[in-house]
Amino acid sequence: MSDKRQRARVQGSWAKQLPKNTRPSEVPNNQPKNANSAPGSWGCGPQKTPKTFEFIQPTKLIREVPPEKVIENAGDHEISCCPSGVSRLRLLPGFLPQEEADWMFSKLFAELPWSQKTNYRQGEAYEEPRLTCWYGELPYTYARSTMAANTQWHPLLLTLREAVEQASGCRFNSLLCNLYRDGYDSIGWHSDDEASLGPKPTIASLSLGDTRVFSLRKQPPPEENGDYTYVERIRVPLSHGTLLLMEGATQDDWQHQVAKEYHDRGPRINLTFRTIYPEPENHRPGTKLRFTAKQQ
Ligand SMILES: O=C(O)CCC(=O)C(=O)O
Repeated sequence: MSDKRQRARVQGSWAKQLPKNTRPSEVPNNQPKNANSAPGSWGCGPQKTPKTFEFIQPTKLIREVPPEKVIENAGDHEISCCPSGVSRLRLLPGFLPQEEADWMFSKLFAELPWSQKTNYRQGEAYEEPRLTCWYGELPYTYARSTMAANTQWHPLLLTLREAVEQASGCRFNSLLCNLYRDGYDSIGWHSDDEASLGPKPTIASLSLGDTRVFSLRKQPPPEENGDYTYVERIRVPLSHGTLLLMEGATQDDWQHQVAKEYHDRGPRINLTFRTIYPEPENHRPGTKLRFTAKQQ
């Protein structure tokens, strides 16, 4: 065999010829296998490796991320019970029969005055990744931007409000409509906890169109400094015609979102019926309820 063919080929060039009788994985007998190479090559000499190993009990508890729960079944679901109170979801899939829901979706999609709202975060403007419209005798401010009062309720929305009020046993004077044009439209983590919604609001959320996942995550305790890594999480797939009620302390103790989905999703309309009260005096509109005491 020629001298050339005995050499190893390394990344397209011929490697330097190895000393005779030394395979690449071998080290000379007088050095420990895992010691660094001879002084000079890496700037430090051979190191001593401990011969015995001692098990040291970790002082920190190993924390596990709780598995995400899924709520799909109709009925009342108590999701937490904290000092602030019980948080409860009521899920009514098929609240609207399929054919009615199909017809309502087409009508609302075509006839509501949808527009894209500009919000502000740390002084920076951004366009909401969805379209919205607002109904109510009072304006609604969130994310430092206000939706003007609008008393021109679409007749179909008045019919739906009545049906939702009957099912929930609550009265609603306002409605925030969301249109997710496709899977890229979304709403980020938030709670519906502006002072104008009052304490422990019931929010009734009616979904039409393609199914999207409504996610909830528990507020972390203060010692976690806003870290949501280990909090409880819940997924609620909201399908065409489903009514979801968020009740009790849900807005105090949980956040919710509809995340982007990076696969084909058709349009979806979400109607969130609420009761709005006049903004408390001496407060900037849109202030979160938990900050109102501090501002007074
Ligand atoms: O689209 C949804 O299901 C949620 C909408 C929502 O969170 C909101 O309007 O505050």
